[in-house]
Amino acid sequence: MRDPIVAIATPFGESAIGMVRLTGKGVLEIAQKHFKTSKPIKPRYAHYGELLDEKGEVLDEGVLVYYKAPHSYTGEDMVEISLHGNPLILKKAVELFLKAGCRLAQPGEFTKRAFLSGKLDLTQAEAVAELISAKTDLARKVALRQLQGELSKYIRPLRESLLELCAYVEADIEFSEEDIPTLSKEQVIELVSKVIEGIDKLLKTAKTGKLIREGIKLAIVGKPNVGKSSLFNALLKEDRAIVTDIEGTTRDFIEESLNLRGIPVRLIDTAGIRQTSDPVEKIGVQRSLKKIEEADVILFVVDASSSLTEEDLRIYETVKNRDLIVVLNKIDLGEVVPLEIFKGHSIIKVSALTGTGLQNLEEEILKKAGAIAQEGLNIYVSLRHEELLRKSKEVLESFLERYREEDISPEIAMLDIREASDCLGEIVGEVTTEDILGNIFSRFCIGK
Ligand SMILES: Nc1nc2c(ncn2[C@@H]2O[C@H](COP(=O)(O)OP(=O)(O)O)[C@@H](O)[C@H]2O)c(=O)[nH]1
Ligand SMILES: [Mg+2]
Repeated sequence: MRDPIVAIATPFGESAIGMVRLTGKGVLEIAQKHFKTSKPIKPRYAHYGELLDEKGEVLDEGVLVYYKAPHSYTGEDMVEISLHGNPLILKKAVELFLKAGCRLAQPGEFTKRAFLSGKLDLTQAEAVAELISAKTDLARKVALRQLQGELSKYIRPLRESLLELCAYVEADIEFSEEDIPTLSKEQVIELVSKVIEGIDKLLKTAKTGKLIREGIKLAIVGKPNVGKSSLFNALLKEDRAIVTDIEGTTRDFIEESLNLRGIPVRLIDTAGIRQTSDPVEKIGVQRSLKKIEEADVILFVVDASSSLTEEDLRIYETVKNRDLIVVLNKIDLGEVVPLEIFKGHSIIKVSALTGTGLQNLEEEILKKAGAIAQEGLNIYVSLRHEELLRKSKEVLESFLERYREEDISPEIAMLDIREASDCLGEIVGEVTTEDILGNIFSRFCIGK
């Protein structure tokens, strides 16, 4: 068991309940120095008691639960004390336990210990943080599936195939004189190709995985009065931005979050881009231009019921090389706008007023952002997984290329296959270093 640590596990602020957590060697004794119960403490029982300070004065009442190793989240002895959710009380409790022999936990240290004790593998540990920060129901589901080991279940067999191959090659090296079964060249090629295929399947989920985890930024752009704010409100399904027929109504950008079929979207309504003498609107236009630069996808809005103006074209010039959807708004008023100039871009006809075409627009946004549901797979890899999968695939591909053409010595083959298998092992945490772990767990909150 590792050294005892303590942290507040609930958010800072007033709340009904706040929890202090301890894990490691001797935490029950440490907890009992300041938390007095009338009955002896049994594992997994809720014990009512009092929190006492150094002088024996009562600070608060609460409930203590003791989890005896290895049956705890961290796999170590663990104590959770629920107190009243006042930061003063919780901070004082932590101070007392620090003096009584604990050290303050680092971010993610509880989960790191769970990983080190073999309670969770690395993809599962990562999923804990993702589950806590999930912004949409889809993101929550994806995190939960990963927490339940779905990703590892997929990666492990790929790695095992490679390890098996290693074993054969190794036998080849050690017993090359003897008559033991080895794999034919075709068999090796087939096995490695299968692994590459499996890796490819996962890699295809990376883009959507990024969208689910990080979301997309979507900027609505166009000249004044084409209906940007109306579209903003229609997509939000809320009257958030002010809509009038007066040009320059939106003088600054407005940003809101939106859940687009499970993908978190930051939707940005910009001030109509135009030359203006109004100093406030001028700043708004500049700030909007900056937002447009940061956006992943741009909705370029024009009025379908009138012809294009110089202003439309000028704005189009600045955004036409971006990931762009041309939105013909006010389609309820007719369609006179010429389309040739927008060739090569997807064009969606909508009416922000009546709601016509909004479904199509939502679908196009997701398509443009690269959100494609992967058939038969409901796991989505993260950037860290993607990088390792890519590296593993590259090593295997370059190995195959050489292996097909020439006689590679088994020693060299071993090195390649081992490297590829190590990459997969690093994803699930079977191959790891203190640096890798530090990198992952430092992103957690304290107390988790
Ligand atoms: N008929 C019709 N009018 C619209 C539509 N969208 C916006 N408008 C009107 O166009 C005017 C300007 O809209 P607004 O959203 O403020 O445009 P913005 O300046 O681009 O933000 C308002 O009077 C809206 O009611 C639409 O789809 N159809
Ligand atoms: Mg507006």
